[in-house]
Order: sequence, then structure tokens, then C-alpha cells
Amino acid sequence: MTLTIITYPDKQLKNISKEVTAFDNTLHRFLDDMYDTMITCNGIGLAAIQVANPIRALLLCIPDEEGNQHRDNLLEIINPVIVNTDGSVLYQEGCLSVPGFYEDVERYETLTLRYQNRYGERCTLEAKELLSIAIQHEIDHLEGKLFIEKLSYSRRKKFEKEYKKALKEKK
Ligand code: Y12
Ligand code: CO
Repeated sequence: MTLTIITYPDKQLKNISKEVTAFDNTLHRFLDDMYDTMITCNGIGLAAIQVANPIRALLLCIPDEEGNQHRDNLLEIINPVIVNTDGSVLYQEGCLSVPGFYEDVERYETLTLRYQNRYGERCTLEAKELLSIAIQHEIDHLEGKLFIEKLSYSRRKKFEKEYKKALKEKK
């Protein structure tokens, strides 16, 4: 089942998501629905708050060299904590909750992540390249932050103008 993605400026996107404590069938069904939603909308990452559920869960499915997403590469990340970071990198980011807008954002180049999987098992992951960037983007969602908040004052102003215009044209 696909869920509805909420988009900026919906205030729910500012909510700080809560720890997951029950690793039960309800969570599993919700993660499956998040996956259907992410793939249907051509996303590579999705946080639970983007479908209006403020829990600390996110999905990532990084495409292979041919641009194909395989369910085998799906990461279901629950209660994530970044424990180590190194370097910095600039990458053009996009977000399903900010459709049609892409901007360069600075992130850590590599990181170590501790998290739980859908069964509550504790896992550790070393991430680099797009995976590292996407993890940071999605964890920001759990803290109620969007990538547009990392833009300079002038780029943010440009974004607000363009986005408002696009919203008006859609009506
Ligand atoms: C850099 C950092 C973080 C990520 C992961 C999260 N972002 C996405 O998965 C965004 C996907 C996206 C897909 C869209 O749909 C199509 O392209 C068909 C899209 O659509 C429009 O803007 C109209 C926007 C975002 C990725 C990279
Ligand atoms: Co996003």
C-alpha cells in the first residue's frame, strides 16, 4: 500500500521523531508501505515523518551503477545514531517532500552508523559516497530538519521565491 508524502511547508515536517520501542507486525507493515511509497515516487530515501508518522525510522535503497534499485540493497534503519564522521563533500540533494528543487549541500564524506533493524537487532554500518550523504539527509528529517535549511541566506530566498511560484502554478 502506498502512503501520502507530506510536502514543505507542512509543519509536521518540523516534528522531532520518537524512538521506536515495538518491533512488531505493525512496524513491519508500516516499513513495507514506506518501501512501496518510496519506490513508486522514485525516491532513494524516505523517513517515516515524510508520511506523517513521527517515529525514528528511515529507508534507503541506493541504485546500482545502472541506476536500478534492488530490494536486496534496501536498508531499514531504526533509531539511528551517527558515532563517527570524517571529511566533507558537496552533493546536489533532492527530497520527496520538496518536489522539483535540487541544491548543493555540504555533508560529512564518511560516517559510522549504529542502528536497529526491523527486528530490533543492533547493527553497525560504515558509509561513504551517496549512502553517507543520504543517511545524513534522512537523519535530519528525524530531527525536523530539511536540506533547504542548510542553504545560504541568498539561496534560501531564491528557493522560497521559486517554490512559492511553483505551488501557485500547480493550483
Ligand atoms: C541526496 C541526498 C539524499 C537523497 C535521498 C532522498 N531524496 C530522494 O529520494 C528524492 C527523490 C526525488 C524524486 C523525485 O521524483 C522523480 O524524479 C520522478 C522528485 O521529483 C520532483 O522533484 C518532481 C524529487 C525528489 C538523495 C540525494
Ligand atoms: Co528528504
